[in-house]
Amino acid sequence: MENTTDVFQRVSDAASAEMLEKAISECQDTCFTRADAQKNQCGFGKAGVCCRICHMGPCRITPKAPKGICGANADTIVARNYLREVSGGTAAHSDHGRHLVLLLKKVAEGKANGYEIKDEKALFYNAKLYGIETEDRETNAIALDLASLFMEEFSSQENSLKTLELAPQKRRSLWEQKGVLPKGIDRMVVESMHRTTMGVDHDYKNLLMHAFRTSLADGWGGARVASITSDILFGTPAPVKSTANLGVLRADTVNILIHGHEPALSEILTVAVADPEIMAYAKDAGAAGGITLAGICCTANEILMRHGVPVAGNVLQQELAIVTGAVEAMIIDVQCCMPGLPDIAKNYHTEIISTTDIAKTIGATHIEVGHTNPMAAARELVKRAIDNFKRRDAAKVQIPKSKEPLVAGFSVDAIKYMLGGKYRASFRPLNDAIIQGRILGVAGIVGCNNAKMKADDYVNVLTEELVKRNVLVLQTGCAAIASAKGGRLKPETALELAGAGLREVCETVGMPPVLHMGSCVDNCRVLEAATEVVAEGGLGDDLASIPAVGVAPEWMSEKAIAIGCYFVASGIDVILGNPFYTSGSENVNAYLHGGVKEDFGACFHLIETPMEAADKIVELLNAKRDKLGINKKVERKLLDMKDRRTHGM
Ligand code: SF4
Ligand code: MSK
Repeated sequence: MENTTDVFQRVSDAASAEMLEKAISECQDTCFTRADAQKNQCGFGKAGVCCRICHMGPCRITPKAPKGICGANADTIVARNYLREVSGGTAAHSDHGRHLVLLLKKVAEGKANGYEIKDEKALFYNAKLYGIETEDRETNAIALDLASLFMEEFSSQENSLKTLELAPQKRRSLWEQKGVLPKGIDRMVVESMHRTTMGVDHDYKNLLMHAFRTSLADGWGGARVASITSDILFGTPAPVKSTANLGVLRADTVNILIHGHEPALSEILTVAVADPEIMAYAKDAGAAGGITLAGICCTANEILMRHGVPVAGNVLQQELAIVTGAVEAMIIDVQCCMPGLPDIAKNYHTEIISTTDIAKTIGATHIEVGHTNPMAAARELVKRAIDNFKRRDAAKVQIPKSKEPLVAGFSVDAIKYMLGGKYRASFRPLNDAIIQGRILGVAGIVGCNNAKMKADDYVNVLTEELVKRNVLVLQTGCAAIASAKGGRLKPETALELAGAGLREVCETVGMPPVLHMGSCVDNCRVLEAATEVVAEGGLGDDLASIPAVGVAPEWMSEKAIAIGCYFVASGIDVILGNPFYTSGSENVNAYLHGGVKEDFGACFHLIETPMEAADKIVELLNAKRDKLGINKKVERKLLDMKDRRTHGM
């Protein structure tokens, strides 16, 4: 990108455009300029036919060399690469879950200063769900048992995951019949590495089945464990107001950004920045407004949902936030934190601080936080940022004005409560609205941004179009932040966009048509909501029967592939806005985008434009509705109180 007229081809919102222009005028490298430098990306890599699994290679498949040195063909190589990607994604979500379980154990043992069990109700509810005795027992004893049970989910060698028991019976039977019930999460990931090393599993279908098996260990296992444990430790999210985009940064405050995925540190930071002594320290340093704590990526989503902490941006805005010249510290934990951050930070005064041994970056300051005295560590981090405020160069500061109000925090509990109130909390009104045709179905729009696409554009166009067509939209991850920045998480705006049926339902129950459900690991909440819909009745007895789809419009991470796989294995079709690296094998490609439907009742659909995706989603939802026999035209009428009682609303 050489000139500023191009910026709106790369980003959608005014704040990002302004910062990208500033970065260009200040000759700063960002992911956008580096994407330009990488524009002729390797065709073998994109087709998935490059193999460097052993050192006879690297081998690449061409018409003249259709096999690698060992004899592996394109099917084997592509499927092996795909399985390794799914395993990478599963490992990331699950390790995040493991860290939280270890923290829960320490809390229960009284060894984690500064942390506590914030949501006892969630602890008791989940303990009961997994058959742990709760009557007349100490909270910590129950927490310890649940932590042990969750740890067993990682290490189980012979038994399949207990978390799978939460899925509808019919789906579990199908998984059993197909032989994809995962054993322990760690075992699944290790087995993936074993199967894909030189000379082991060469049957593309067998490899792909293990990809689906491993992904189930993510969505119903590691990710689920992460969400449940976060709710117990930090509170189950409930609707909360906040704001999003780079305009949340302030010239008169010390600005601290927290970026990554795991909420343990960010939770403590929300407490540390509110400490009057720390606030006074900031004011003494010349920051009249005190401190602004804001988030990037999924750590942002975690503290947004639980504390209303503002969101500075999604994944492609991490460098643009630094370009404001107004960020004293960016504190990073794990996942999606670009290694290029220290390079751009050194041109401003921002200090990049890494906080965990498993995620270090050259050029960042490393301060290990751990669980021993996290409050002391958090205070040190905040004070460090305050001290850095003095180094801010006023001449380099330019904070965009754009920020949008939003409502987030729609956990399954919160949705149930909205739908039925405290005493009748239930998914019944949603099921009825779907059956009556006022809501066509549900779409989960999830996943990242990708520097190869115009950031947020696909997400925003699709969200608007689906809502218009009476599709209830659930969102997580960077896609949810895209909607927030686009003003679509503001209930009034979203309601104005909504079709008549969806709008009527949302107004009746007081629910917005676009629901922010959390971070990447919280995609399991989407499955949990779908399971509630099945359990409520009237829409079939399996996840595959309900009118629901998943969409990853601008995905880029291995984690998104794992998420897509567990949605498909759960019977929910997934639309991809950009392709897998599987085109080099006709067999693998055909199976993922079609054949897998025979096994799990769903498959992937590659659709690269949002309007075509909207058409396809409506087609898929209607096909499910036809099958359920609920696609009759209903006469639209406004409901009075008597009707609502009849319909359980
Ligand atoms: Fe080549 Fe086979 Fe080695 Fe892969 S495993 S690098 S295809 S020889
Ligand atoms: S942060 S995995 S870019 S959603 Fe969860 Fe965003 Fe994707 Fe990272």
